[in-house]
Amino acid sequence: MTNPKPFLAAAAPAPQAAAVRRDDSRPAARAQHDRMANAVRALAMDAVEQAKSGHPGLPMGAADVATVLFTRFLKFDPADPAWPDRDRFVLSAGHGSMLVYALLHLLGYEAMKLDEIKRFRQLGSLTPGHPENFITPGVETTTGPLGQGLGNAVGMALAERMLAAQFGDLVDHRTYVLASDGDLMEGISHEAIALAGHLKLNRLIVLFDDNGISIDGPLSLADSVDQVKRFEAAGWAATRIDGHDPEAIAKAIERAQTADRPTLIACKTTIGFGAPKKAGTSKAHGEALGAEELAGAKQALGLPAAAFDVPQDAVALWRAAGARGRAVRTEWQQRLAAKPSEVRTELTRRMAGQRPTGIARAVAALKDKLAAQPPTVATRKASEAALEVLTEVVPELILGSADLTPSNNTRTKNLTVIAPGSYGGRYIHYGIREHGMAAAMNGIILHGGFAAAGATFLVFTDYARPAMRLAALMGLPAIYVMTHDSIGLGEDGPTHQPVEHLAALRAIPNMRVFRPADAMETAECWQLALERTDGPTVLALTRQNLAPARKEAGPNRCAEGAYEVAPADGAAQVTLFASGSEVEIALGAQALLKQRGVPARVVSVPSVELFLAQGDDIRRAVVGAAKVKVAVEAAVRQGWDAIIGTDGAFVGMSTFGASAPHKDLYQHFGITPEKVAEAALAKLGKT
Ligand SMILES: Cc1ncc(C[n+]2csc(CCOP(=O)(O)OP(=O)(O)O)c2C)c(N)n1
Ligand SMILES: [Mg+2]
Repeated sequence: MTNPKPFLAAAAPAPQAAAVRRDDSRPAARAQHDRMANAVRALAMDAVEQAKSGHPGLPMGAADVATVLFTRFLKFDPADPAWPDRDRFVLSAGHGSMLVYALLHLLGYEAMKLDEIKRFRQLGSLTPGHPENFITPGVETTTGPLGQGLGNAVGMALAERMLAAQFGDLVDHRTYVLASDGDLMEGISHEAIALAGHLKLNRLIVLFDDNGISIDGPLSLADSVDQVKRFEAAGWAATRIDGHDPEAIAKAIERAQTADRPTLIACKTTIGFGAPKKAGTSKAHGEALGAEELAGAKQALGLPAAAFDVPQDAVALWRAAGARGRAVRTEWQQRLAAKPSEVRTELTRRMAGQRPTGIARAVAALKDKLAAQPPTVATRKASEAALEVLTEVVPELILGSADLTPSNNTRTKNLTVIAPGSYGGRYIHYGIREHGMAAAMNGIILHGGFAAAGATFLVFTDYARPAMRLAALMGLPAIYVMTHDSIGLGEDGPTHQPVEHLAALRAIPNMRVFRPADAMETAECWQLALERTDGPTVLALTRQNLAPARKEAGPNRCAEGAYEVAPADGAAQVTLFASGSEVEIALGAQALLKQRGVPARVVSVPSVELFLAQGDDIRRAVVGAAKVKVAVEAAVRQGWDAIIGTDGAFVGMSTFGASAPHKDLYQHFGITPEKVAEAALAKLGKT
């Protein structure tokens, strides 16, 4: 792999003590470096000052590291921020967002005008408080919750290797991360680096802004981990350098580029570098410097005093550095153009996140089979059957599990396993790392070229939730295969039985939760999950067997979130709403009510939020006019009132579960056809 031509020639290191002062006796390259790094510092200080909010400390401290990386190593072209073979740069410490915005502006990213820098943190600007990839061209992922960017980067680095295994020399780039103390203190960093180290993701290079300062003060208040040793223990190469010495930074990156494993470069830096009083203290972390301190910093760094006045020579140097990737990109495009058209079309389709044709046809064929012989199976098993078909028609679908493969039923026979140094497979053993898995899935999807589905027990979405929330925010179509979705899992007991999780996941904007009732619905929900390209989907699946609720195939009835699965015999007095395993119970209650002369209809609700998003007509038609509404779900009531109203009856859980065979639990907690019928009759005044 070739680096783009370095913009600045190597230069002798300057003594560190002189770094703040301008010293024209230093070699020209070092002086140029300082001019460029100080331009970044100037924009960061001024933008934060103007917004009266933000974080100047990180951009000022990490400016040297970023300048070396972006001017000598990073492969990118500001003219095409989405170029598939660009290096990825992840600012995991999202609070330092002004670092990225300053770089994008200085490098000549068209959209990042100086005006956007001046509107830092204002409504509608391209410069939100923390970087948001869906707002700002050139930003690779949304960061701010510490540790997430590092987790994403592991997925990006893995995706690069996986895509290279399929597309050869069209994929040949690296993933760089700038991570702070906070990123490395967060638990997710443990999962992320262990996975990267195990998989030998040697295209992953983490630059650690080792400034020894966090919000409360010096790191010594709360941390004494030796990060170099920690990363080494996880299978990384790791080194410590002076993060204000351009040559040391460059040498360390050069070494990292040839390593056989991922690399940590701990860059010793001074937070708020250049600020006379606040540098090196937590005061530089997260507030405007203030007029006096800002003026002092500008003087020390040899910068003009006026706000947003970046020296033109520095801007010119940055623009030249930004221009150096064009040739590499053009050369890549010629290579792409020379490939057979199938290769070109396939890579282009996959990088654009478009799904292949054939999903609907494959699901329709599966549904015909299910209609011919409706099986009594657990929906996790039905999911496996759907995957047998779908993995064939969606070649970009990567599956995996956080060490529950035999329970989640996610590894179909046709999937080979991804292993260290061998990335041609399609199944990832994530290890017992739910959070790391969900963050890596985000990175895999952000990188492009893949659809990603990962699995664990529904109850452990708690361990993955911060990354799932970011998938929803970013609009990433991650698919979470979450089995063992209620007390129906039985003997493992309340620690493993989700009760509040459906409600909690439904509460995340843009998250779609499906709880299919049988094999037919499971096939339909998989289709909807795979066809969705603007946000994540949870598939909540059972451990226990379910009788078929629906025996005819027809159109995808889950697509509107809810539908009448069993009409009333006569004018309905009752509508019973249920999801997943409780549809069977509602159907039992319908039969009991019929015996009592009460016509009831049953509505299956595979997705509450998808249903509530339908227009008035559909919602009114499905909810119907029956006087009494009862909902059944082996989970908490929260959320169901939107369908049944506060007058509706709810049969479900209001406590944690218990350890027992699942049939005993349904009896014990009163989630039975009898109790549902009783609840309806009570509302009708017929008890
Ligand atoms: C998960 C999470 N917890 C807490 C925060 C709030 N927060 C933002 S930065 C920060 C720590 C600052 O220390 P460091 O990461 O070393 O950054 P530096 O001050 O050196 O720029 C904290 C606690 C956060 N953004 N994410
Ligand atoms: Mg710090």
